[in-house]
Amino acid sequence: MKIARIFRAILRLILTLFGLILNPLTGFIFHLVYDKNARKVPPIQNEILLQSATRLAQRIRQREVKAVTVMEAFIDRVKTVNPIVNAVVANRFDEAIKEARAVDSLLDGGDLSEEYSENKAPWLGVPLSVKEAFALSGMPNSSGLLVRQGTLATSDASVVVSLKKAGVIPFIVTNTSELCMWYESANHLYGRTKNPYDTARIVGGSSGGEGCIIAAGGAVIGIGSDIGGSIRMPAFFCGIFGHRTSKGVVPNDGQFPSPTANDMDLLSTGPMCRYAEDLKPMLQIMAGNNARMLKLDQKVDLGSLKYYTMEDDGGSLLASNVDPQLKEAQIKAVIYIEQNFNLTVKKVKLHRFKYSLEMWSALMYSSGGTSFCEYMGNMEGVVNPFPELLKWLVGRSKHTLPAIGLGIGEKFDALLASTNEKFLKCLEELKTELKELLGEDGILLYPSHPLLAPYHNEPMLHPFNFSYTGLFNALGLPVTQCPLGLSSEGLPMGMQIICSMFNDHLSLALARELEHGLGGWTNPGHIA
Ligand SMILES: *[C@@H]1O[C@H](CO)[C@@H](O)[C@H](O)[C@H]1NC(C)=O
Ligand SMILES: *[C@@H]1O[C@H](CO)[C@@H](O)[C@H](O)[C@H]1NC(C)=O
Ligand SMILES: *[C@@H]1O[C@H](CO)[C@@H](O)[C@H](O)[C@H]1NC(C)=O
Ligand SMILES: CC(=O)N[C@H]1CO[C@H](CO)[C@@H](O)[C@@H]1O
Repeated sequence: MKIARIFRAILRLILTLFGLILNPLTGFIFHLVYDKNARKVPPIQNEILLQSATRLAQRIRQREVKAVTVMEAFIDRVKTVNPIVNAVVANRFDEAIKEARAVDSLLDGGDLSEEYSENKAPWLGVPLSVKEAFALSGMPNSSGLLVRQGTLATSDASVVVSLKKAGVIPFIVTNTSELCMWYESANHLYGRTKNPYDTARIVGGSSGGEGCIIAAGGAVIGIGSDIGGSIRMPAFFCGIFGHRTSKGVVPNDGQFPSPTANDMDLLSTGPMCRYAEDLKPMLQIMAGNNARMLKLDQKVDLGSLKYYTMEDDGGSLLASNVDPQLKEAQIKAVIYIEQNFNLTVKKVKLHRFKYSLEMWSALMYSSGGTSFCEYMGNMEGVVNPFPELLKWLVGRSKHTLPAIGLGIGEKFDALLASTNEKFLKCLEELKTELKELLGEDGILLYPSHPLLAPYHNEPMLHPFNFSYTGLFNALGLPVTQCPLGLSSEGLPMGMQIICSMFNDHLSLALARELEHGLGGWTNPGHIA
């Protein structure tokens, strides 16, 4: 117990020193390595690509635009941007065009059956992007694991079924990190996905292909899943909206890897999109019958809510570890809320946030269930990460370094198991504290991540920075990721909007308001 505590204290000290001394140095080196050929995607000009899914659905239904025209516009955009960003790893363009034509003849024919009514199929003809880790019939479901190359899904995940019923047409599947357990989307099967605002930078992960292709205009809505920030980090690094749904509402089945035990509690499937107004209807559809657990139809009076803001996790010994530009963007959002609703956003410091990483890991690794090393072996065997590391050093491993590192981390975590108990208790206390603070009408604003989109491979120097998002997986709370414009370098900024359990409607409503007031997503090509 004592040794584990000392070990953690040392780790924390090293990370802090790293942040202060080594960061500027490594930043400079990464800049030299990656910035040479950095570029961004061309601006989106086709007006079809600049409308919300909600709006597109209306226009298709009212026959102002053909479903096939919409589908072709997105396919063209994917063909333009994908050679630059490598986000899309498989497509069903031909089938999607056929399905869009079928929607057109259905709507042209008038006389719709109940199944295709606006009520039952609100999003008839809208194109959808899907994270490759979700089963979409006929498409690969490998999660970037090399040995699963060529594995095709034979059925649809529940969320895919629900969205298809609502009329959407899946047309692409997108890249992830290896086994969806790292925040850079790169693997030996599909390569590396690049940030549409600066190709020297990461897109985040694991739903990184989704974040990227939506931000780049190649799709307007997508499906992501989030066990430590896998929706919110890519949404943040790519400047779009994403929502981590309250625990246990949206069905998680049909994903690989598919959590089996406590880790299921951490996982949340949810929408990713460019326009805030699409979040609610998407969530409504994806939740299926469980949508009843939420209050999505309730009107939200944003002026009557309680607001809190917290600027960092308090975990750094010497200084705040959140980028000053991100802090400033959050303050700007606070000022907007205060002025718009004539109220005060209260600053809070919750000291247990300091143990975000420990609480997340305690829950993750106390769960039993399939181990990461078993997933690495595609559940047909267990990969030993130590020889794998040696193989990696000589360029012979089939796995990425982050995956090997996670496998090794898993072994060490077993050693720290004795402290898990303590942090699980801390987690319960924090749950109670937040429940009292937020009640049924409270909102907390919190950074999404300490840094702006890092360079490729740079996340390996900050392996634990995902704890800013991971904490809320451990807590099970709903969080909307909200974009807040671009930094001086032209990189997306944003923050998390957090509510108490099953109050997703509050954070979704605030995200819409902030999009209206502060601009939301930014067209990537339009910056200097
Ligand atoms: C994130 O990374 C920075 C830079 O290495 C470091 O200063 C900071 O402590 C890290 N934050 C967390 C929560 O690990
Ligand atoms: C992925 O594809 C394989 C092979 O068809 C299938 O057995 C498996 O069920 C699929 N995964 C999911 C999550 O559906
Ligand atoms: C704002 O709130 C304050 C205190 O609640 C009140 O005195 C003031 O009249 C309000 N201003 C407006 C413009 O509503
Ligand atoms: C860079 C890279 O490896 N891109 C690959 C992404 O995935 C597609 C589909 O499997 C490949 O054709 C690309 O080569």
